[in-house]
Amino acid sequence: MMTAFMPPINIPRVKTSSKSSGKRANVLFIAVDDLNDWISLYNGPIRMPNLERLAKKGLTFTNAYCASPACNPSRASLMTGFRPSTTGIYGNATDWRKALPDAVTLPQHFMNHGYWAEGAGKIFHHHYHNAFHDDASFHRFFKLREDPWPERKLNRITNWIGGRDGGPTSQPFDWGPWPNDIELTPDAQTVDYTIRFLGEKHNRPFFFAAGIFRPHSPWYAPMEYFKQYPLKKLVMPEIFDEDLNDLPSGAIKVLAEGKPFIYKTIAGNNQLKAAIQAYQACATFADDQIGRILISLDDSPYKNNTIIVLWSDNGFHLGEKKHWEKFALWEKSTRVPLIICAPGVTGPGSVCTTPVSLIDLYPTLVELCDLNPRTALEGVSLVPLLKNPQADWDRPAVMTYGRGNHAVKSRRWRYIRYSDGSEELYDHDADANEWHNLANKPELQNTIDELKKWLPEKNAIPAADMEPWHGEFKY
Ligand SMILES: [Ca+2]
Repeated sequence: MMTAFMPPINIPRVKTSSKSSGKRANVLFIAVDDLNDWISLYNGPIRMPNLERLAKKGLTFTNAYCASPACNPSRASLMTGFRPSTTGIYGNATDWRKALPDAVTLPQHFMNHGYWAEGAGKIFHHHYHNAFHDDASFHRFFKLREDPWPERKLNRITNWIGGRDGGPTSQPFDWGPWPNDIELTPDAQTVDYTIRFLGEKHNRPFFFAAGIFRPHSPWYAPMEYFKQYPLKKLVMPEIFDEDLNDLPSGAIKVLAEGKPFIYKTIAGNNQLKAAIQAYQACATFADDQIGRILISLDDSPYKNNTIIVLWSDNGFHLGEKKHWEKFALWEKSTRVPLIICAPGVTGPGSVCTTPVSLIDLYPTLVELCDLNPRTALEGVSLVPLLKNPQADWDRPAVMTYGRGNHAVKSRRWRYIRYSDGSEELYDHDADANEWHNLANKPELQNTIDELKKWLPEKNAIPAADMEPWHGEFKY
């Protein structure tokens, strides 16, 4: 592999807490981008054998949800421990660090306890070419490499349908078998760096974050992954034609702002099947790359003293509700894979069905590694569930998209309330696809009132966006 690798640099002095860092567990923190719940780990058609193997080692949360269904607000919330509705970090362009200059991020808190914090790939959102990477959060970081763009778009779609005045599509709106050489993919370079790190000797505990970029767009993966999903046998998602008929005004507005031209352009070009094939190929490619990391950890001296956390920043619609994106408050946009392997804490192959949020990861890791607690954080430690997946837990998962739009997911129900007061209610016992909005049923008003109690009280004014980037896209 040709990846440039920097030799160890002088380790900067860090503030060390009173607690000893001598025997603390390492953390291997693996992020995946836009990976939804349509995966073999949850009996879906997208094969992810390495995630399944990891699940056999630790605990899988089958009802984990992001704090917000978009890269930047989800990641900023997870990494700082605060809700979007508290910080005003709602969008992919919001300058999260400018909004929270004093925030102590999760890896920073580890650094403050004597840990070495390092990472690679996409951990914070990379709006405008890595612009949101946070130097303060890591001693050293290998930034996400750029895709090796093909000379021309592989999907041959050049104009949007139903939006942006039919103008040219963006560079990342593309899919296809590309490149043939796996080593050229950004993720292989991220993983090579991670493997090199795990192969080195470390004289203090580490927090290492590996950010896998696929299955985020562009949906490029080497041909061998496309071959695993032949179009003739492709499993398609269940789409209900009248699904949008019972949506309230708030949902229609969110959908209208959630890049509807993407679904219209894919469907309007009769390319839904090809795009879904590409998403599946990219997810299995990502799984293979994750597998390489897990093998290298198993081959390292850190095998038995490293906590592994694997998560995706948001879900993804593949045509459900006539939508192709995240950017919505339904199950498809918000349910994410989450696996935690904590040696001596999680039982092998254990499963927890309790709804939890990615915002809970910060306090969870603080407790697992015996760091000083951060009392102001808005998540709660999941350690009781790691020890006993059936433990009592009355807290639902709460998610936010845009100012004043929230969803509350309990074991049975999803309640959504939009800023204009309009509502949705879905009964997951009877309607896992969320096809039938029950919010207008008078007999369910008490259910709504109970769920409503969990809505965030604060709806912060949106924080400022980053200045637009004036670089050039190729097409
Ligand atoms: Ca994402």
